[in-house]
Amino acid sequence: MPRPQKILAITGGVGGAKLALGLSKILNSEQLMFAVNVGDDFTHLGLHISPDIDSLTYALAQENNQELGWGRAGETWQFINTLGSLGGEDWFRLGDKDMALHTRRSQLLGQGTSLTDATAEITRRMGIEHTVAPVSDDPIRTVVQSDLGELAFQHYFVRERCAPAVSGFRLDGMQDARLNPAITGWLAECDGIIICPSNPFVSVAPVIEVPGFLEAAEHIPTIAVSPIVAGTAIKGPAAKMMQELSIPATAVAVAEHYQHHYPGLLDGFVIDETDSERLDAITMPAVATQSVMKSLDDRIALAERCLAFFDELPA
Ligand code: FO1
Repeated sequence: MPRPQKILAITGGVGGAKLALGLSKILNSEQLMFAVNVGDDFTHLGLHISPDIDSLTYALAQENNQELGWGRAGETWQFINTLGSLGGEDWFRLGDKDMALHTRRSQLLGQGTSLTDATAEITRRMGIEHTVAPVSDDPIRTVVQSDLGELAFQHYFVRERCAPAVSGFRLDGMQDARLNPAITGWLAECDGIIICPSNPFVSVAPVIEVPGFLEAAEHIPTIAVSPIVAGTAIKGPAAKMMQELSIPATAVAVAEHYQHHYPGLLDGFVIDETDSERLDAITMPAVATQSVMKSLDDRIALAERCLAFFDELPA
């Protein structure tokens, strides 16, 4: 297959955002657009928080907090610490700079602006040229079914620190969610989809299961990068979730998960070089490369390898 000219990259949280930054350094805004998970979104302290849009925004602006792995660089915590001292909820750590973004987004939404347009306004002001498109402007909310009962995603992830054992997920609002028209339009023109190394259950599923997405993607060459490396997730609870769901926590099992649940979606799969002895176990075209991204050069190298991989896929 020829190297694509126009790519849709699907991203969830922090791992996906790393590859997204690499892609953004190679492809311009006419060649690359991002479709982002909104299943992690919630209303907190009266504000609309969109953690995956935020992670991608901060990554693309190179303003991400590298010590924490989430949030904004150079952050201070006066607001949340003061809130805690007054007896307010402080388990979800909203930094002072980060608060400004959530306040601005919430204000725009309150004025009737869509999440898509509010995101475009914020990303433009942060100097980001690429379109960061929420997969839908309609609410999709991931609910984690666990041994503590059903938990809203951020309650599971941050408040409970991913400790509850997971038995399944529900994507509330999915049936009625409309695919972002900007994504529909892009899919009509693009010739490659890259699923960044994000959690298949809680980051990628809430994007690709939006009604109409899979049909629109059917004839577009699609590759995914494994978020599981050597049996663990570089970031987040993907490996723990797989174990709890009785799925082996391996890159091969991630490939099989996509093949089983979304037959025909993937044309190729990228795994880490440390898992290269498992390449033969993947029943679709697959390559092994360095997928652990520590530096900006690592992000760009993986992005280049993903683009080159399309050339190697059978027509
Ligand atoms: N993650 C944490 O582990 N602890 C936090 O207190 C936290 C606060 C937070 C605030 C704003 C934001 O946009 C993201 C934040 N995250 C925090 C990260 C986020 O909730 C998760 O990484 C994603 O939802 C998973 O993709």
